[in-house]
Amino acid sequence: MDDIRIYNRALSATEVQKMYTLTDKAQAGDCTDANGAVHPLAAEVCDGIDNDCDGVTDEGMTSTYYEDSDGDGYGNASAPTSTCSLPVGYVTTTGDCLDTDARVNPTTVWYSDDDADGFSDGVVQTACTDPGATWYQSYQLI
Ligand SMILES: [Ca+2]
Ligand SMILES: [Ca+2]
Ligand SMILES: [Ca+2]
Ligand SMILES: [Ca+2]
Repeated sequence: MDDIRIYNRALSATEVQKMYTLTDKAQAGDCTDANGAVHPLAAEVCDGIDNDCDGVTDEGMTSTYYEDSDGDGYGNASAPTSTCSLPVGYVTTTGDCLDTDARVNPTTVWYSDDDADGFSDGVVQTACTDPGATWYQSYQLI
């Protein structure tokens, strides 16, 4: 509630100035006076605006997502983005060592074929990175 003061005389310029100064102080925490929904008591919402005037935009509301160019469900750890919701073409899981080939990801099974005759000797391992020259994916074998 506003104070109501009744003066029985005209106020001096200094007194009037003082009143405005007090009013300004009360609003000093407001970072955007032009937007009534943005002030220190407002709740932060994910909108690209610092709603609560704490100097940080959308704090605690964003997550990190990773680009998945080949659509195999595994993202590129070196292509992250931080947003409020999952963008198209991004995933939450990293681990794709080759984001241009959907056949290569952490679930890729490699078959050993030491003599390179197209028939594996039955030894397999699961890895994203190609284990070496004598290891092949199933489509590379006969
Ligand atoms: Ca904020
Ligand atoms: Ca915000
Ligand atoms: Ca991928
Ligand atoms: Ca891949």
